Amino acid sequence: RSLLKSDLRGDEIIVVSNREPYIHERTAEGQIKINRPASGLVTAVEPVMRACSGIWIAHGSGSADRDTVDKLDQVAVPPEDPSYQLKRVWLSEEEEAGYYFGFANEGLWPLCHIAHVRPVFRASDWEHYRAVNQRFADAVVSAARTEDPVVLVQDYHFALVPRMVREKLPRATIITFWHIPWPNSESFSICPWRSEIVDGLLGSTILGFHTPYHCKHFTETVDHLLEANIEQEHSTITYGGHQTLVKNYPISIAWPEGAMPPVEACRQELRERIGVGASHLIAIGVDRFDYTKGLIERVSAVAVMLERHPDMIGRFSLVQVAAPTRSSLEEYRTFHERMDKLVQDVNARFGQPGYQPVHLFATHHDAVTLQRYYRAADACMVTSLHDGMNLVCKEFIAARDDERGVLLLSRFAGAADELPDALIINPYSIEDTADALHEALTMSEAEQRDRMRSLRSTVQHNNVYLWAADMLVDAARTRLRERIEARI
Ligand code: ADQ
Repeated sequence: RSLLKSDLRGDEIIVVSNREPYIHERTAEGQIKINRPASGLVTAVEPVMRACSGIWIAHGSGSADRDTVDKLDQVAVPPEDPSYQLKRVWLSEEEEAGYYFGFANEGLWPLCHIAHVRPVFRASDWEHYRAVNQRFADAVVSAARTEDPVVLVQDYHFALVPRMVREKLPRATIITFWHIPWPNSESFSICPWRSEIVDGLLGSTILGFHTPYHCKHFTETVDHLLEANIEQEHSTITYGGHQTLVKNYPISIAWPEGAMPPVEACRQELRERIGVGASHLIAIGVDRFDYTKGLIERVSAVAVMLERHPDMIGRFSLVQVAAPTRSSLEEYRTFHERMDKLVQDVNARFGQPGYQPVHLFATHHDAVTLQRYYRAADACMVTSLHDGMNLVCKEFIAARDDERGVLLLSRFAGAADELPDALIINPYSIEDTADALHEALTMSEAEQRDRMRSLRSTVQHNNVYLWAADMLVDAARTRLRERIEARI
């Protein structure tokens, strides 16, 4: 963390993301309640901003009460120890429908995740996406106090912002991080505005992805679409006289500091919540309620495991915590219904009086509760059909200072590259996932310890500060080089 601070000394930092790191809501009693959203991006970037200060520009989406939040256009956060400014950009319902729900989440999200949901591209959504990107770029330009701020652009909501900012602030250092996968160039080419998106991203000084594989796909996409000069050796792309470094920076979490609650108390509390005894085995799942996370496959694997190992009936449950997300989209509502139905069927088939094999809590939980659940579980199931990185697996590992508990991790999550000592599964094979779940629940303590020790040393070292510091060190090098070249 200190490395991060020294890299940034004197530089102006501006973050742009769709999601706001804090949501201000008015309660029935008229108080302002502050919540943290369920978001991998916020989990990763917020600790970096706490360490660096600066300004974070976001869409005031969660802060629903306009009367309340109009007074909170710009607020100092975090509430308990303010260290940076949160500036909100307000979008109309129409803008939000076109830019966020439409182009970003019905178009780009399924386009970039191979989860077999067909992307929807509407010209009107694209128009809103472009216009909203321009509004955010303008917000960056008007927030900038210097000619060469360091601008951190987050995610697929803002593919056009880097080019738009570059036009107004040619000397800015723009670091763009794409938090989701990048598909192969052929898949990407179905997007009617493919060239505009790639051109927008190449306004960046640095363009980061989670894995070398995503970088390779992006570079191949550029090669197919634009007349650019690609230097594989240096991982750079020069286009229109401007150079972009395309590199992988695996994102992570802040390693927890301080004492954790006793494991025994956590185990007891979760077992009481689902009405079972102390020796009951539990696997935990924590996700946004999203079709890419492999929730249907997870519950199906639980059913197959119980079918193959009837001795586990009455002794094992999956506790699935799923935060509602993008619920106004049809695809998400249908998915929610399918999941509810499957959970009901599996519970009807294997349940007994006082016993349910699957508990689905479809609500947001605070970080402290999630940590207690991770500590209470015998296994954690991450079965994403495709995931840029996945932070839940890293949170589970970080919570297990008792070196117990087994992680099942999809090979299609970026995290699988870094964490080979998890039980790596293919979520599309329900049978293999079921077998891996049984292996996890019957694994010896010694093997659990060895695996968890190895996972913990990786996540502790590759923490979110390293993620940010790596990018910022690369940015600092580029800034130096540009200053030297400007003098020649
Ligand atoms: P997400 O798709 O949101 O992130 P993930 O990385 O797993 O996925 O992060 C989810 C975050 O939300 C975690 O911090 C988790 O604890 C929290 N969360 C999930 N369910 C919750 C619940 N019910 N209540 C409260 N909190 C909950 C995107 C990409 C990922 C990438 C991240 C960061 O899709 O692949 O890892 O960005 O780059």
